[in-house]
Amino acid sequence: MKTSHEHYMLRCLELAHNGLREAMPNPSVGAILVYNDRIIGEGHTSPFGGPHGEVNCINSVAEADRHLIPLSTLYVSLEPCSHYGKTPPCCDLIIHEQIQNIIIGTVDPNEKVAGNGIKKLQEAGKNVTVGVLEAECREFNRRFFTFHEKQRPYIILKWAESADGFLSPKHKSEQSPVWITNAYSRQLVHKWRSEEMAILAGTQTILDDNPQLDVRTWTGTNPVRIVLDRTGKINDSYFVKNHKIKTIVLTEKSNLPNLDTLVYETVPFDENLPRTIAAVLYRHNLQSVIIEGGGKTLQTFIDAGLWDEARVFRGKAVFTEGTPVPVFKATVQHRETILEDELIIYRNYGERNTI
Ligand code: AOF
Ligand code: ZN
Repeated sequence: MKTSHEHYMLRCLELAHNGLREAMPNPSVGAILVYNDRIIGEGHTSPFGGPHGEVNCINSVAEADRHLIPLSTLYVSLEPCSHYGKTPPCCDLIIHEQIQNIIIGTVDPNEKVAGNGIKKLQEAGKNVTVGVLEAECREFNRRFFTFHEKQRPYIILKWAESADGFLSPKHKSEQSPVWITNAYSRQLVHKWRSEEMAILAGTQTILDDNPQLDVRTWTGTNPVRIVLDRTGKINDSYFVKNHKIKTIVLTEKSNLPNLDTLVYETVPFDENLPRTIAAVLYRHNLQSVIIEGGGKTLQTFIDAGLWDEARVFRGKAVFTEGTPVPVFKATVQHRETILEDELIIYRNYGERNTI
């Protein structure tokens, strides 16, 4: 049985869900005001740069209920901010509205806040409770927490494997992907792409498949494309260089022209490559990345222990020979079937190093 605090915090997370992608790289935060077991206000973080969850919650209260605001309890899934960013501090608004009781899901890892919001509220004489559904609140904004705590993006690996354990067949006639999974699984992958800030593919995958790495069979924002091209093999005829979506190319070549839509980053392709890539993404403020192959790129991140989730489809196709699947150890978090495809989501709870 959930306590009533937990019950209300779950409602905050439900609200936050509606703003997750648009808020990025801000965390999406849900807030509700409860008076006498009645929710009088609800809100979540607006699209990036807009008002925070607490502001939207307080603004949503009906005129007839506004006098109840100081008597209500504010539930909020992340510590209210104490700094001037794109918006003024939520703490100041809470103090101004004379709200006395504040229940917080978890501390904000952003060093500009990091406990200062809680302190400010306590110093103003508020009753502050911290840590209701803390694990759930951290899990919900896991991209944001990973970015601030580990100074790297949240890393999701994704691949599809044949029933006999290959990523692609040995012989391939066309420069396009050989589909292993069904249309529903592929649509789900586009939904996933719309949920992340960046998508990455290695050189061989671009040369073999000429992928577009966009959101075509779902609606939403295209992630920034990240492409590995050590020696400059990917010419302008490939989709990833069509300037339709911002693309960052990591290469060892230097002095290449940079445009808004096509940015070159010169980096060493040595044994630290996964960490170098993570550092470039961090510098570009990209809080998450979905890595869609190929085998070598996936294995490099696995071997570096630098990944958080692996989403693996196993389809019906049989290849007999081909590129072997990545080798890894992890905890199964979720299993489902999508018609004849099997989807398994793994989590890596044992990252060896931090940057
Ligand atoms: C809150 N409520 O709904 C969110 C918070 O530049 P700004 O003003 O938008 O501030 C961004 C930072 O504020 C962000 O990095 C995180 O620390 C916090 N996010 N805080 O009180 C919210 N989204
Ligand atoms: Zn705020």
